[in-house]
Amino acid sequence: MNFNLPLAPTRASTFADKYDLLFYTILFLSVVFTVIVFGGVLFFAIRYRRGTKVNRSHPPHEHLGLEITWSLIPLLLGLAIFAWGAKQFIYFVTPPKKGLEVYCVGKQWMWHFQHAGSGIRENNELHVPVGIPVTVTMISQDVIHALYIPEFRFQYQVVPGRYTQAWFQATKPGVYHLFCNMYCGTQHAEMGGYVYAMTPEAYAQWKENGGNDPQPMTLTERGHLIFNRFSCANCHADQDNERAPTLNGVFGKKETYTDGSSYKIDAERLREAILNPYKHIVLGYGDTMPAYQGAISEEDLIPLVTYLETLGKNPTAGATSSVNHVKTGTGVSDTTISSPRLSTGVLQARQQKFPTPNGHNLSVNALAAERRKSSSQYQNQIHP
Ligand code: HEC
Ligand SMILES: [Cu+2]
Repeated sequence: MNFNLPLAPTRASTFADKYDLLFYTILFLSVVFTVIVFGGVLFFAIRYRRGTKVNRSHPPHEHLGLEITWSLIPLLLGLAIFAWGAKQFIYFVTPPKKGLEVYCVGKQWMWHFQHAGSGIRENNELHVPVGIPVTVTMISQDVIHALYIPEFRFQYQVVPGRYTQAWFQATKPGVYHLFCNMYCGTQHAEMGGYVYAMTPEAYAQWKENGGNDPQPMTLTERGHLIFNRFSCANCHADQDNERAPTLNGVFGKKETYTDGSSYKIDAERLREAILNPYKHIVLGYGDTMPAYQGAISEEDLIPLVTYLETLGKNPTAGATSSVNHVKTGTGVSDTTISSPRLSTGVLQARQQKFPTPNGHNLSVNALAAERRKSSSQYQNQIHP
């Protein structure tokens, strides 16, 4: 398709062509119906204005054929546009399996990107190759934003608390605008940047140099650092223990929770388990994991979740425990929880002191009690 209105952005992605075909079809239909309706109004207003000599006898009051026609045709057209639009929407939000993946965090008032695999980070800039599908997984750190790249006809909501996904494939090398397209506060208008669509060679070169990232590191490596920074291994070890279930092989596992629910663990569930562990508690454990809501940023959660996804898959990437496993006693039963996973030493385990991320020694019970006092205060405490 070659037609484009003056002032309309050029089309620089595969989706742009599909999108514009639908857009201009709707525009065309709107013009046609506007002409029919307003043309009719004008025609009759002039023809039957006062003083004209026209036949005004027997004005028709109903005309079934006419009414069916003007109801049915727009109805069918409307349904056809709906089906076409729905098909394109599904196409837009269903990324192909192959290609590149980019994470996008929107926050007041900037865009942060992380490239899956290479882990290259960018702010208000996004480098992509042409001719390769790019899946964008988006989330907001605060309010609702929308990522908008006009030349790609790419626009999608970036909401807090949930990943959204859409994709594009750039067709023309160039530098294109990138905007926030959802009013998000005083500096909303400044929340923008540029997309650099590069030839595959230029992109490979750029990636080889680690982008403009001062500290290039793969997503998994960065995730491992964050895992250590928050001392997750204080509880999560190579095997299940009294403190916590192992995270080896956690991704894709079917887990059962104390509320009777059971899920296949995906990235979304991992994210939730870290931010709000009390929503679903792994069968056999208590509510002892600290909630990291507000403590770990979306920016850090992306590599952290990516790292968790690799655990147990790559033997060298396993989580290693920094604590000695708790000794298990005998003859102690915990009446509140009954699980095949819990060893009988759970009560002693609960009394056992172990270091919190800020160096205080608290028993698991004390930790939980403290958290219940004030979860937000507790978060500040462990991550000042
Ligand atoms: C104080 C001990 C403790 C610390 C520290 C801790 N966890 Fe946990 N974690 C638990 C316990 C206990 C469970 C199981 C109960 C539950 O689901 O809340 C759990 C569950 C999880 C689960 C869900 C596993 C599943 O099978 O559904 C994930 C994911 C997780 N933790 C990740 C982390 C990460 C990442 C960190 C570091 C940022 C961390 N945990 C720090 C104790 C801890
Ligand atoms: Cu915004």
